Amino acid sequence: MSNRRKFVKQSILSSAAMLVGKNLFAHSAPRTEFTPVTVKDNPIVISTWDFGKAANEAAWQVLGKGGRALDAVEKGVMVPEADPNNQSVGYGGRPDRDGHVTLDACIMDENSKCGSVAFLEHIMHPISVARMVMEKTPHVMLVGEGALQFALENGFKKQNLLTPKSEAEWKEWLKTSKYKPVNNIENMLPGGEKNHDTIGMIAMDGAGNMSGACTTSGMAYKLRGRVGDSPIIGAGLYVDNEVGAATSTGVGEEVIRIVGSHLVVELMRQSHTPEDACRLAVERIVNRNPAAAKDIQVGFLALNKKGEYGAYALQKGFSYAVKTGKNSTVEQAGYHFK
Ligand code: SD4
Repeated sequence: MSNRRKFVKQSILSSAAMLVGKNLFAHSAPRTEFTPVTVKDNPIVISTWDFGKAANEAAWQVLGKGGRALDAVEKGVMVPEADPNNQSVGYGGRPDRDGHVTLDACIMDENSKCGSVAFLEHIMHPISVARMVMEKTPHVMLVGEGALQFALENGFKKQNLLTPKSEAEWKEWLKTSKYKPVNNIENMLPGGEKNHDTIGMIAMDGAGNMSGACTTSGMAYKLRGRVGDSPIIGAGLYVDNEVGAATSTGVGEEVIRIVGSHLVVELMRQSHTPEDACRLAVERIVNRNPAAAKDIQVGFLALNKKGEYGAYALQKGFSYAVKTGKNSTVEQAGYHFK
């Protein structure tokens, strides 16, 4: 083959390769050292706490069939939202101090589109309302009465979310009305149950696109109208399809102060591993106020574009669930206060 013909052939081949690369990873321009992974055969979903395992299985119903990460995270977190035995998310969630279950949720996709609801009452699946805010309105966030009105106008049903169990516990709590936002290290209520947990879920689908969802009933017996980090894009959840995604759980006020999930993603952009990025965000909280940090729990969970994941928390006891084509596991995060 003449040199010229060889050159033309090589140029055509490399242009074709570039085109293929461009199509597959249109949102993955290599701005960092991370090279987009070929996750075609290996999607991944991770979520906070042990109950994330069942949620991951639901997400896998979408991911395993080649579906989109956005659909997977919505389906996934709907599991704890509908579970009356999960008293920190959705239906059955512990109420505020006045006896109202008020919910916070947000969702974000690979194109940085996002939607959020906060201080929403009576709706079993706030995550789906958040998605509707994202897809049907020019806004990012709706709260309170307005969020409820929007949900009802769009076909969601008004329901009583306060279960007899959560109501009985609240009435018991009213006898002393002790409210300590900064509670003991395992975030336990006197009965040994956890005061608050949120589900934050991040997925990467077969096309290499990432999405995340976060939903909670927030802190038990909070002040009426209190909103935590979970529905706040950048605090409770952040997705950057070029770099990775992160989500948080724990005392939301501390997460908001450092815009935690966005911080974790930016640290991954600077080439930190997911676990290291989560650890540095946790240390940011500690360094701001070491005495206060000692008594609370905050945990971060992150996934990068290579499919690597990691987590870190202030205290022992933060677990997270991981599902790939090969495994479904629950792992323990590293923690600061040994
Ligand atoms: C909040 N971050 O409302 C949520 C609660 C939570 O584990 O995550 N608990 O502050």
